[in-house]
Amino acid sequence: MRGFGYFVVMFFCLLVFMGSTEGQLQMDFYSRSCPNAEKIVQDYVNRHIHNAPSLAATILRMHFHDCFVRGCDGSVLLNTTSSGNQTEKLATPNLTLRGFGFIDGVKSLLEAACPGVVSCADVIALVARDAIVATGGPFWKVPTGRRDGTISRSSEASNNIPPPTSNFTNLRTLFANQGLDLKDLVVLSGAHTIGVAHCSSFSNRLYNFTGVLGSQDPALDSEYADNLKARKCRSLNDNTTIVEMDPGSFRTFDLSYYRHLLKRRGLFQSDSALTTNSTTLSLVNQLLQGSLENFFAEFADSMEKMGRINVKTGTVGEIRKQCAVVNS
Ligand code: HEM
Ligand SMILES: *[C@@H]1O[C@H](CO)[C@@H](O)[C@H](O)[C@H]1NC(C)=O
Ligand SMILES: *[C@@H]1O[C@H](CO)[C@@H](O)[C@H](O)[C@H]1NC(C)=O
Ligand SMILES: *[C@@H]1O[C@H](CO)[C@@H](O)[C@H](O)[C@H]1NC(C)=O
Ligand SMILES: *[C@@H]1O[C@H](CO)[C@@H](O)[C@H](O)[C@H]1NC(C)=O
Ligand SMILES: *[C@@H]1O[C@H](CO)[C@@H](O)[C@H](O)[C@H]1NC(C)=O
Ligand SMILES: *[C@@H]1O[C@H](CO)[C@@H](O)[C@H](O)[C@H]1NC(C)=O
Ligand SMILES: CC(=O)N[C@H]1CO[C@H](CO)[C@@H](O)[C@@H]1O
Repeated sequence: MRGFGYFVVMFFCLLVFMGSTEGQLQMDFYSRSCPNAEKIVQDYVNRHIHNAPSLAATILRMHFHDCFVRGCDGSVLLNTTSSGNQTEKLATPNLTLRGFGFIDGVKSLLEAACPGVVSCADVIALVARDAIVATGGPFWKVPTGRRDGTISRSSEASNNIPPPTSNFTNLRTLFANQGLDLKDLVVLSGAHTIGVAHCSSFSNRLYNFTGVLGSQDPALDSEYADNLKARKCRSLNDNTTIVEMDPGSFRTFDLSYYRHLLKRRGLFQSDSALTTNSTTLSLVNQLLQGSLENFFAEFADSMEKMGRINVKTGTVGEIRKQCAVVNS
């Protein structure tokens, strides 16, 4: 009788334990199912990222876009199919996403080692972290176990990914919708310390701010604006030229993005919006008063939080065989 009681207790403990791990990410989730998975990713990144270091920024941005639409579920990677659905890849904010081939390269090695085990969502999360580390940026923990979604809609990307024209209210709302607070907003925007933008992402600030041609955004330092107009973005319609978002150190993950913000040299309205609210402005000042190590630690915390947005775990979703298409 007593033995049976213990058995019942143990059984329920086991159920509770399974219930608590189901639905959660874990460190080294693939340790048994694909022990080399994280090493395969890291080796690929270390071998290839130096041929195209700019992909580190691109894939970090890809991870952000993935997480903000239906959670971090790899939906950003899905191709539009003949059924006519426009996927996230085709949405305006994704127009300039590159790096899909890099993700596919990693995924095919993983499929060769452990077919059908490692999700595309985890591949994005791991590659983003490893690529940033390999190019001198912060390390953050990437618990794994994300599963891939089967739905991707361009309209949802447009509704959830903040446009560069966002004001403070827009940003606060779109981040809050994902469970991210103002500190996450300020810290994660610091990713703009690396990478590039197309003129078309901000040329309205230079040429057509009020809707009257020739009008400029008064929140943008006029010397910087003149410089951009003379040397880089020579017309409102330039949609090919790219500009360093953190001029002078766009390859270096450092605090200079925040220094530019205070000089009114944030490139997008969404960057300069961070200085329009006293809470976010003081967060910017705190980051600037702290060390680079402090920024890296804050960035790591917010990235880990971002990487958990609405993840699919357990038996939800699937493990895609090819990242660009749902399994048939
Ligand atoms: C706060 C709202 C945000 C807005 C409005 C925004 C907007 C943009 C835009 C418009 C671009 C340039 C795209 C182009 O013209 O090619 C860009 C680039 C970039 N964004 Fe953001 N972003 C935001 C937040 C983030 C976050 C949270 C991250 C990552 C944690 C991120 C990482 C990047 C990176 C790394 C690039 C450079 C990409 C490259 O060089 O290929 N951004 N962002
Ligand atoms: C295509 O769109 C339909 C209707 O919105 C939706 O039910 C279906 O899941 C979509 N397919 C994909 C792959 O997103
Ligand atoms: C922010 O932008 C939205 C539209 O995108 C607008 O409705 C709102 O009035 C703006 N808020 C402020 C404070 O300017
Ligand atoms: C300038 O901005 C206004 C208002 O946003 C817009 O309607 C107009 O089409 C823009 N002009 C050009 C040439 O893009
Ligand atoms: C980019 O600009 C070129 C030249 O102005 C134009 O022909 C093309 O349609 C533009 N593309 C987009 C996507 O706006
Ligand atoms: C800044 O944003 C916070 C949070 O939304 C809000 O409580 C506060 O009133 C804002 N401050 C200003 C000066 O707009
Ligand atoms: C997805 O689309 C890209 C570009 O349109 C194409 O190169 C690739 O082959 C497609 N992938 C699959 C699996 O259909
Ligand atoms: C709607 C739209 O502009 N889609 C574009 C998305 O990006 C691809 C490739 O970069 C373009 O071919 C599409 O025209």
